[in-house]
Amino acid sequence: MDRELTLALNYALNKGIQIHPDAFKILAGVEAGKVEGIIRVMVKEAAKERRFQINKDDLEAHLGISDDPLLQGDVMVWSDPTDSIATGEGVSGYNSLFASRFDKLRQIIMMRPEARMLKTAASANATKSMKSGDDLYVCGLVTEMSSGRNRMDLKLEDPTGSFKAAIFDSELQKTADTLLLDQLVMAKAGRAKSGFVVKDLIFPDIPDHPPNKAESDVYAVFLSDLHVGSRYFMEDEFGRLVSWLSSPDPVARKIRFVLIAGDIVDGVGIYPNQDKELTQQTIEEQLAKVECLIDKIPKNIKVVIMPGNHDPGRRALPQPAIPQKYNRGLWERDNVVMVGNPSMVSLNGVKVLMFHGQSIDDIVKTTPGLSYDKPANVMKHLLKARHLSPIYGSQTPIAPEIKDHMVIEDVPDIFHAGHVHRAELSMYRGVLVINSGCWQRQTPFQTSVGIVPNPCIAFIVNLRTFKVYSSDYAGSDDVVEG
Ligand code: D5M
Ligand code: FE
Ligand code: ZN
Repeated sequence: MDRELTLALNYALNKGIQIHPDAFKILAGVEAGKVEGIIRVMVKEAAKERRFQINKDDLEAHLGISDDPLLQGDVMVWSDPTDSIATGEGVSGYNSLFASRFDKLRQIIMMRPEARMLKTAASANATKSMKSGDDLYVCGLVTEMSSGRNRMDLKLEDPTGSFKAAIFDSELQKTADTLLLDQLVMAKAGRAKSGFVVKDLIFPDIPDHPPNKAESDVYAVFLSDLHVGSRYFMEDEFGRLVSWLSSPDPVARKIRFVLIAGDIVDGVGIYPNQDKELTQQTIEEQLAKVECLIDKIPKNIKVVIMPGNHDPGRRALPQPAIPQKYNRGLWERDNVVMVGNPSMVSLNGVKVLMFHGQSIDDIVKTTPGLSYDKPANVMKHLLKARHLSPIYGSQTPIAPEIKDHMVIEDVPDIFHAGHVHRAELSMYRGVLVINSGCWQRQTPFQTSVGIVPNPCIAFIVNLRTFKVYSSDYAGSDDVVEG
């Protein structure tokens, strides 16, 4: 037997700890000179946890390897705007963006049975004689909404023109209140003396469906808004999460994915006087620190990194992946996948739609009944609209892309966003909706506008059962089943 291995074995035995033969086989393959250090740490861990044996699983967890083929983690990038960004110029760019939005959403709404009776705005306007009981259907992007004393007026646009109709029914008015400007909706309308009257509003929405599930008990951790580089980044708490990932905890052992939905760094020049609140003054330094943190994650865990409004690259949606020029290391790591915002990734067959969530700000401001406290409700609205950022010309910058990348074309199994720094979970028509909160304590700006974050909550999902565990690193260390 190799002298190094004999020494390690004896060292462990002297401390009262055995090494299982299967673990020993793995040690035999470890690079020369490294065995002693590994065994020292593992013996200490075992002693602390009152275990008398180091087995294969413990060692694999420590080394971040696993040869159980059922517990492999495969990431497939289903859609990512990074390489397909094609920005148009000025007005014609926006015209083609909205034409693409209309076409894609019309195709989605065409799956509805009512859509068989769909008319264009122009042909609806041209129908002169309609019997009182007759209905017609028109779909278009919402361009105007106004409320009077007991009526609302709605204007929809399609490529043929605009369609105006009034809403008198109070329940329908409540539905109309939730409409977002520039989203697509289908109106069922009848004709009254004074014009069209809306009888129903039909959203593109998603079908209720059983989600795709993984075949084995692999787990994914959902994170966002680390804000590395900010003096409010909760580094100790994040460090504890990272250490847990390589611990022998049975759940940690099966983690194969960590997803980060943007605002990975705090950035530079994002808000006035930001430099006074930074611990790293350049993007490169901030990302180098991210690289160090990511390197502590076992290599059998795939880490997906998507940008947010604080990260480098362009600001307008869709955002490309964080450019290589700021940090080559992350791009070169085998276990790191850099994607744009928004992206759809498949984790062992489970489709996760990742979006930083910038549009949540605009929607909260304009929609009655929605608030920063309940971001998952806003996310459900996005699913109903089948669009991640419908409102144009508000706070969220949207680029004049030739194709609208913000349409939710495929129905996800999990919808993951962040941005508002409030961790919340929900279910909507078979989709697990996750807002993953943040790892930054309340900033003076957030205090001034009344945003109260609930930081340091990690949502951990079993991709076979969709059972969610939440682990609160701000308070106790315990993993709580949710
Ligand atoms: O966003 C953190 C939180 O702060 C999120 O809830 C949005 C909110 N926020 C960000 N910028 C503004 C402005 N300008 N006004 C109001 N609220 C804002 P983060 O992207 O991490 O800065
Ligand atoms: Fe953030
Ligand atoms: Zn953000």
